[in-house]
Amino acid sequence: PHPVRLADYRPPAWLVDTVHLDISLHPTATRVISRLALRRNPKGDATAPVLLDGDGLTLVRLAVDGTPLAGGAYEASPQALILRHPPSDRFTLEVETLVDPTANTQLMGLYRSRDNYCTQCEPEGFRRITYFPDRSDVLAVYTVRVEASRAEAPVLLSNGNLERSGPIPDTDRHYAIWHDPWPKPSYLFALVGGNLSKVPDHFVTASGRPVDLGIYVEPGKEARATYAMDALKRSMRWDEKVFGREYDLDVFNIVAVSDFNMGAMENKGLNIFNDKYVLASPETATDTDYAGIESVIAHEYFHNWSGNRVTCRDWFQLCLKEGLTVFRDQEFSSDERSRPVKRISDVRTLKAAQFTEDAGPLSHPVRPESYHEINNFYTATVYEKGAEVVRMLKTLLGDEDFRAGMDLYYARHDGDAATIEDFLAAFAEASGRDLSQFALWYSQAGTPRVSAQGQFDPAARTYRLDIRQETPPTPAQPEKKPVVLPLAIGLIGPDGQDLPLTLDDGRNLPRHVIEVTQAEQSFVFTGIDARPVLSLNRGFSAPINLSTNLADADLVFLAAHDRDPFNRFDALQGLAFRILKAGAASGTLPDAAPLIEAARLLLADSTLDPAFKAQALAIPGENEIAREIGSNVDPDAVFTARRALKRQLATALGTELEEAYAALAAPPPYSPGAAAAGRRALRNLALDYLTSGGAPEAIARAKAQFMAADNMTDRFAALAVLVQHDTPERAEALDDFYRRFVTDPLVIDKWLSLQAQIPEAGTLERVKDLTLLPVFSMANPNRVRALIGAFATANPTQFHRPDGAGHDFLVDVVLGLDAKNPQVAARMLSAFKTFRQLEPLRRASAERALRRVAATPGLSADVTDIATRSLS
Ligand code: HT7
Ligand code: ZN
Repeated sequence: PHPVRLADYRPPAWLVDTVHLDISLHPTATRVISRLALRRNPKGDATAPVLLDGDGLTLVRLAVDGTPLAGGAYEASPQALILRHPPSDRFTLEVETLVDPTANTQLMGLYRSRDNYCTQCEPEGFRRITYFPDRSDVLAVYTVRVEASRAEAPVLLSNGNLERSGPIPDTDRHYAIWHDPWPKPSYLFALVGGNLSKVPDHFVTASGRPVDLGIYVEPGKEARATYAMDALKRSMRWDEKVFGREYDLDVFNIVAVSDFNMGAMENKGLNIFNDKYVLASPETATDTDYAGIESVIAHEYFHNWSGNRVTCRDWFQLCLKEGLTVFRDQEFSSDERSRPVKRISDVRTLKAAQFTEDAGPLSHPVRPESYHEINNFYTATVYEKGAEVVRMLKTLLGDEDFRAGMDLYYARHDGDAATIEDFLAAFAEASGRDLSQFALWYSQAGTPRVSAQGQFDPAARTYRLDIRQETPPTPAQPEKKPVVLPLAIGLIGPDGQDLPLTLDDGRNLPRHVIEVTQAEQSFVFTGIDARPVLSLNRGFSAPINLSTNLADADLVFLAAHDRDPFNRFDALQGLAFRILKAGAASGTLPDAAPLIEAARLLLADSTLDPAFKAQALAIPGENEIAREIGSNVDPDAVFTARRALKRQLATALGTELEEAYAALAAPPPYSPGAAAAGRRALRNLALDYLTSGGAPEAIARAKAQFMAADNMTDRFAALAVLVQHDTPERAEALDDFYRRFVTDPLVIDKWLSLQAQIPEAGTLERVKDLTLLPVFSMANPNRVRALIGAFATANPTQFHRPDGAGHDFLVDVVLGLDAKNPQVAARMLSAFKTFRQLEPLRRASAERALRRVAATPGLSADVTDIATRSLS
């Protein structure tokens, strides 16, 4: 099949002004009657037929302007409905179709999750419900009548405001009519029917609009939705305050479902969530879960403007809504929690997910130019790098011009399906800047490699900084141009203070940011009396791979003195990477004394936030080390080097770590706030270090914490420590955890996930055994991600076993899953995206595994696409 290309975009030939849906829910035969007010697009092809998308639909009946259509007047297949000779340029088409929600295992379109009915339409799920021009630039006003058995689905929801509801006389059924006044693309349609409990609340917008809020959960889980509700109200207020955006309907509903392909979905006025991002209680959710809920609730809510009021012209523009909305949710969490800690954790995610994607065969631009399967482009590049590009815009333009650009974008495109060009034009106009070179960030794939060499000249009292940039070749893009790099910079004097920055050409540095635009560029700072230490790319102002000529001693200095917390963190990590890379290459760790001293100082600094310390003192993970090594990676050598360094640090800092563990114990009751979470993070990091040698007293302490914990963060942290050591306590704790939480699938996911990550030879068999338990199901994406996903992405020594058994297992899972849920199968297969960085034996095994997938007949487009690109 041919790819879809950005260059082939044509405006729709037909528009839909209004949609009336009448949906009669039934487990296996849901009847959908759709009435579309169709109108020829004056900007489209004047001769084009009416072409409606479908996917697996059964057509029952068709009428044009109220008159049934005879067989010869249309062409219908499960994939399309075509009217070659439309009656006029404006008419009403009524289509009746039947769908089977129970048989829908793809979880796209209308499906059932634990007997509830729900929908997922982005990107192309609406065509699995009814025939429609299922593209994001066809915006219509929807009115939806939904009916169902009262016993089966007492709650009936759709987008917009509720107009009417009631029983259907002489039947056991009832109905509800919802109307959404805001024109929207079909991907934002949603419908829910089921036996759900409403957690109600209320919000009044800045201009005084009262909004009824509801979070719908499984009966009995109401108390677990209070944190999500609080996060929702905080998000609504924040968007008013920071971006001037108010909510625009009388109702905002969220529904939590257990079977969901991704995190959540921003359907207009009716967000549907993976219950993992709604449900939390101190006993069942960790601090990380709470933070995840806060950010996903915010993310989906923020889409109401960045995505819904202004949507995307086509799926190539996906980053227009996703990159921008990730940026917005990151800013929200930064304001609600600690900005430096949030930035560090976002950059870690970016590097772990996006930098690795960009370094492998699945690398693509933030705005791709072609695709075979759009579901495979909901990637770290579109989301996380997309957010970094928006962040760079803000850094370049400054807060005021950035906000003016956002306001102009919304004012100009409210109600539109927009493009990246539209977005950039708003900022160019608001700031008066030329953003044409900046636009390369959207079209060029790959992570720029930047080298910065500093030279102090005591005679001239100058500091010269030579910068070179180069973006490596990526699939279909052998040659790259230089991009705009906003590099936040500091020169730190011997007293630890930032020096004033004056350039030799008289240019000043707004916001202490140098703008690099060329492949090679030099900056000379004047009036420098003593050798400064360079702190570059502060706050990770540009998403690049930076190398400098800083010595170990400079990194130690930065770790102690940099006023930029990100670079303090990065200096420590840099020291650790140097040791770990050398250790993995030679089998012997080099001297870790500089790192140990830097870590000791940081740990002792009482002015620092414990959450920051926890980030800075964590040893980089195995995948992070592999990424830094880049090629010929032996996961066993990486593991051994990392474990050795951890033990060295634990031994050297034993006293300080013991003190931290003792001092940071939090008094009950548990609070999910950032301050308490930070203390727990550092205390549990100390526990991990202190247990790393496997001493019996240390294991006993971890076991005691596990048993005594009054919250999931501490219990789970102790379990995570215990599973690293093959002791009786491990088995006891795992059994205890299972018994406590066997009826709570979201908690069982943690149990599955931890076991999948045990770096021992028996883990593959353990994972296989776990798939046979009744708590596991291949039909549930959360279970699959927790067990199989964790094994393939977070256990490098066992997934990449030299005998290839880990690879074979993943392929078997992918092939088994593909027929039922191709989206999740393709996600699992993308665990191979880093295979080219492995040493030859494991690389060959991974390649064989991918070839086995590619050679299998009858694969989905999703899996075919990932296998083909991975092998290219
Ligand atoms: N906009 C959504 C993206 C999405 C999705 C969500 C659930 C299931 C399948 C999906 N495919 C695409 C989620 C978001 O980024 O906000
Ligand atoms: Zn999103």
